[in-house]
Amino acid sequence: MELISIIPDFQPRNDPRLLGKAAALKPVFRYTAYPFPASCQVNGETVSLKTLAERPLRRGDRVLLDYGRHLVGRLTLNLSAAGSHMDAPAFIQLDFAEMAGELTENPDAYHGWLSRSWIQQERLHLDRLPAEIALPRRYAFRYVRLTVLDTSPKYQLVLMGAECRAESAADWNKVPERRFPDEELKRIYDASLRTLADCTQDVLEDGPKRDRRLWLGDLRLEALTSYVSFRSLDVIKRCLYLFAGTRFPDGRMSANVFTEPEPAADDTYLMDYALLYPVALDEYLAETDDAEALADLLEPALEQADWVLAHWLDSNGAVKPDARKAGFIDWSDSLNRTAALQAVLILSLDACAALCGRARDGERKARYADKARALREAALRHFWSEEEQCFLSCGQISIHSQVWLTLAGVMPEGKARAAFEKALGLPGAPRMATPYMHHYYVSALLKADMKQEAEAHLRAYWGGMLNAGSDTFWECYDPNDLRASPYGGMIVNSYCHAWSCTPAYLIDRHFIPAKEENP
Ligand code: RAM
Repeated sequence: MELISIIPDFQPRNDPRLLGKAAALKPVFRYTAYPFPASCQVNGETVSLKTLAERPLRRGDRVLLDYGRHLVGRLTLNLSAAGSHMDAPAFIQLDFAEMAGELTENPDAYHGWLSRSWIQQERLHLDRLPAEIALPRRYAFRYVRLTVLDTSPKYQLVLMGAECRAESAADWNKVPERRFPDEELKRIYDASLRTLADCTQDVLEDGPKRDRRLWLGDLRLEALTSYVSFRSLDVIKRCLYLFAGTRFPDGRMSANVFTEPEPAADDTYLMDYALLYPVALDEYLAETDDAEALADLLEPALEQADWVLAHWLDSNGAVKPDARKAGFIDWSDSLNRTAALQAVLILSLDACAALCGRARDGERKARYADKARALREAALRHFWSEEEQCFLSCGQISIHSQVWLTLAGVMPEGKARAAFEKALGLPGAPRMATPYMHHYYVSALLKADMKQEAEAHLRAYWGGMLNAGSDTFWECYDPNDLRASPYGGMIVNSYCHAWSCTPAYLIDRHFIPAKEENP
């Protein structure tokens, strides 16, 4: 499934008042210096950093620096020359990698549908040494590989230092002390917060390597996790204002917003992402009781559900079958999304009713609640199969439909377990591809009173990424294929990805004792 939308002459509709408020909410950054990596290798041989300064590097030499943890920040190299006078520029290449496996990929062999420019690689000519070289971009990495493309027969290069200045807007001082029943759960919790911290930048980014951008579906999950940890309330509010402040000309919210050079809605619409806006706003208000945000953002939120009701519902109250590709739900070519979208619409209508309740608008609250009720009934009529004992989306059985319709409260009492098992066991049925979908799967297990299964899945799935050598959570993870990528190559995958950060939220809310008793 390629997600490329290009609408000719697309002009977002901007609201300067809302964008002005978003600009005023820019976060304060926190910087941490990592002067030296934890370990380093020259041509595969481990060397101490001290020895590195005495080790002249020639054409073809490779230095691998391992910072021991995922970092988001800027790198400054300290380089010098040894030997005879420098009679030609030094020519070096730097490859940054979140996972060691990325370094075994050949960037030139990537022919997928995302831009190759996401591959974190620099080539530099150095005319003068010694020099302090500040690399031009912000990078997301644990590993840096320096390859000497050339010096000259007269001189060699010496690497004296490689300091990373890490940056994040997350405040670790706000994270409450918690006690964990065991080390595994703590490891998963900690990695989940590292993932969120590294995504908490000028906005809540989807991934600091790629797309470094504000996506609506990711935002909702980041915000949930932030409420139980960093409580980056201003950044979350800023993101909510950005989505409302720059939109499609007809009022729809874009699936993502560019923030540079100026905020601008992307011309990509994903129905489920837009429908999650009222949900995310309601969750923000439950945390903050922010009257200003309610007043400013209520109407933009309601418009998201209204638009779908007006355009995508058939006369029987079911989302039209041709909506099968109109949303995201998960990376999958074969997935029929219609039933899942009906569920997201129901949840969105619930949130709209709650928002109207907050605004003391009883009439509209009742209208949205009635609509949600009608859509639940329609969902059961349309998508539930007595014969199969699970939901079908235009004839297709998928775990995605079961999960979302469970979350929307449509799954008949006592039927969830068998429906999940059926969808997961069916050969050829679409499989869950992303931690985004796995988050909703765990949430659905919890909703269906399958708490043990939920915890076991969380431990196995997110723990699997840690066992694969990561200290942050990934954009897509298939335990059976660690190199899986929806983009045609793991070299552009993101290994610190927002929508993967939710274990801390799930653990906090469900798998460790309530805050009052903990610590
Ligand atoms: C990808 C991003 C983002 C996601 C969208 C749908 O490009 O990784 O996280 O929300 O797709």
